[in-house]
Amino acid sequence: MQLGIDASRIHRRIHVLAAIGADPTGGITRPFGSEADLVAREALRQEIVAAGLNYRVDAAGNQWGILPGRDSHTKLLVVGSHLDTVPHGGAYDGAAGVLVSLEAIQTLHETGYRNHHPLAVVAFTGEEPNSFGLSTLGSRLYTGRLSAADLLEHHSASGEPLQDALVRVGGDLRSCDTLNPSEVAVFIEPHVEQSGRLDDANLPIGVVDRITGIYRDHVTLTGEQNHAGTTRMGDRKDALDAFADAISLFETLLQMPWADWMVGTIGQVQVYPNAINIVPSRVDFIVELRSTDLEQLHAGAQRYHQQLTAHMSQRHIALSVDNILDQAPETLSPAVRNLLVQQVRAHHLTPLTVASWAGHDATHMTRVAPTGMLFIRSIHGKSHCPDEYSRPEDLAVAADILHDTMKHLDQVLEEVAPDVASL
Ligand code: HGY
Ligand code: MN
Ligand code: MN
Repeated sequence: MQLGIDASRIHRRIHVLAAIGADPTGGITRPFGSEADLVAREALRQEIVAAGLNYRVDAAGNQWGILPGRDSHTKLLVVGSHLDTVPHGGAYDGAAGVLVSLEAIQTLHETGYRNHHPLAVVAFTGEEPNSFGLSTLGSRLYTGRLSAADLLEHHSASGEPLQDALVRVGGDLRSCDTLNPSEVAVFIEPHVEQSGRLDDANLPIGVVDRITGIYRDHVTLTGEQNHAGTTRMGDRKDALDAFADAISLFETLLQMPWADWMVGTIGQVQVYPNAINIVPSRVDFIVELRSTDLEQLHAGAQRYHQQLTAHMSQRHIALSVDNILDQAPETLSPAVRNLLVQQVRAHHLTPLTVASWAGHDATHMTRVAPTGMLFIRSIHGKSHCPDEYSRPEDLAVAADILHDTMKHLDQVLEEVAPDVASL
């Protein structure tokens, strides 16, 4: 019988999942609703059952593994993250958090701990941006930040109904009224840090105090399609040329001193008709801004919108801007944060507290329960790429800290997280 956290079991499970959706670039492509998503979900279901937990999928397609408590009326202690990945992503973003969570609960179970509260591991549906344009889909449905009724007619870019994809993974928009976030007493998301602060400080674990806001606009520049040879340069309305200006305006905006606590990315662009001998008539791109300061985030978005409007009218290029995400920064529960800091110290580690510049399901769980996050060192800070890597020993330390934190919470919940009482 394995006493204590089993690092090799976490390692094995990481590699089982890493093989699912592995693509020729050496990365992993496992978006919500894909074949790889289904295979990964089944692999997790098997591990949850093998760990001796009760398995279920909720109406949002979120997967749960639950170790029943001695008093069935008490609220759930929940830990977890997500299994889906970005295109050509790494093996640790999301998956490490789910597997560290599973390991913590399984070890409590295997070592005979008799838990008072039900202990749950969750893998949320569709945390990453996906073909439906709805990131953190499962946690937003679960916490009510997305209304299922509004999504019954929602389709992917290629026309697939969201409902079909959800049903495929075991969910159903029509029964989202059965989702019950008030069942959660505390939520903790372990996650790889995805930046290099812990690695630079030579620390395996960090504690998160706040999560960045994320603002995304879908921008369309429309010019005029014409012959690449016979159209004189002065007569062109070239949308791709205009896009080049949009990029330099964006770069200049982010170099302004007032934008020091903001990052911005234009990572997705489509050119139409994208032919070598046609003047491009249309460019669609996503502008993403992040800041832990909501005012700055909105000021940045507004300023860019104004600059684009002025510039594109000079070029006689039509501009349309649709906001697709306006997610405020969130501060995590001080009570849970302090508990995690104590537990990190109890493991003879320095508790570095940092903000997360990545978005997480925890952002939405703050709405329904005292929420915390535990960061696991990302080697060289790399993420959203095949080089993403965290050491097995760091994952094991995170699982051990989570194990002890859950045990502590289970025994002293009402005092330790006083904001629980205010739920
Ligand atoms: O984009 C993010 O920050 C997260 O990885 N979904
Ligand atoms: Mn990610
Ligand atoms: Mn993630």
